[in-house]
Amino acid sequence: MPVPKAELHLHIEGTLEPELAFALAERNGVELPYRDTEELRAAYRFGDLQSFLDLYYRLMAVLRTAEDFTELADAYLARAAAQGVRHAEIFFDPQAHLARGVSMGTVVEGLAAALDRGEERHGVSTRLIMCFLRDESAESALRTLEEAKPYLHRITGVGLDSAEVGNPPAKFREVYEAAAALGLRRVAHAGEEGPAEYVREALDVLGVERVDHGLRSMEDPELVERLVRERVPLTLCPLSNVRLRAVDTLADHPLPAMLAAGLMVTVNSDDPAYFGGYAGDNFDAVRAELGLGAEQLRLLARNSFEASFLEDDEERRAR
Ligand code: ES4
Ligand code: ZN
Repeated sequence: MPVPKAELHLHIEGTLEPELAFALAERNGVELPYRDTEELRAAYRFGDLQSFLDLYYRLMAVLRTAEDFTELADAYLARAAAQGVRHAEIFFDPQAHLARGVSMGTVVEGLAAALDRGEERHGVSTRLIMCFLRDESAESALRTLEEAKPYLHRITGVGLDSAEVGNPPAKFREVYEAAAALGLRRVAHAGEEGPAEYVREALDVLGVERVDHGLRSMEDPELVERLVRERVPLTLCPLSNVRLRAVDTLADHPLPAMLAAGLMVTVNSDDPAYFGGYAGDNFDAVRAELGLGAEQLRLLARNSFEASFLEDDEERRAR
C-alpha cells in the first residue's frame, strides 16, 4: 500500500488526461488540433512554464458543462486514491473558464458534485482553492472574487497561478485583502520561475500561509532561515520542475537540501496529466532518484497533513 498522504498542490484542469480530453471534445463538438491521444501526448514537450500554459489553456476548451467538471474531478479522485491520497486541496482557474463563457456556477457546482462524493466513493476528503491568473489584471481578479461570492461555502481559500515572471505578488494586494476579509485562506505560487523576492512578497504583502513551489527560496539564505523559523510550508512538485525545466534532471532537485535545511516541504503533482505522474508517482520518483530513505518519506507524508487546511480531528482521521 502506498503511504497515506495529502495532495496540496493540484490544478484540477491539469488532471485532464488525453483520453478524457478526446471524449469530452467529441461529446461537446469541440475540434482538437490533434489526430489522437498519441499525437496529443507527443505535444507535451515543454521548454518552460509558458509553453506548458499555452497547451493547458487550449485544452480546457473541451470543458463545457457541469457534468464535464464532475467527470474530471471524479477521475482525479479515483487516481489519487489509488496512490494513497487521503486528502486533496484542489486548485481551479475560474477566469480561464469565465473567458470561454463557462460560468462560475457551472465550474464550482460541477466540481462540488464529485467532491461531495469523494469520501464515500474514494476515501478522499477535499477542499477547493480558487486561483487568480496572475497574468490577468488585478481588476479581473477582484471581479472574479465578486462572482465567487454565492459559492464561498464551497471555497476554502484563494491562490495565485499562471505566468509568474513580471507578475509579482504585490499586484494582487487588494484582492488578497478582500479575500482575507471574507474569511478565505491564502496561498500563492511563488519562486517557481520567479525570484526568491516573490516568495518574500507573497508572505509580506499577500499574507499567504503556504507557498506553492517556493523552489527558488534556496537562492536566499535569509529567506530560508525565515521560512524554517516560521514553519511556512512549501508545496514542491518535483516532476513538474523537471518537465518545465526549473531543474535539469530530478537528480538535481533541491528537495534533499531543503529537507536538510529544515524547511517544511511537501511533495505534490501540480498538473499530473501533463507532467508524468500523480502524488504517489512523485513520491516514487524522489525516492528512486534522490535516494530519500523511509524516514524522510514518512516526514514528507506527515508534513502534507500538517500543512493542510484540515482541522485537527479531520487530520487524525485522514492520516
Ligand atoms: C501551473 Cl505548473 C503551474 N505553474 C503556474 N501556474 C499553473 N497553472 C497550472 N499549472
Ligand atoms: Zn501549480
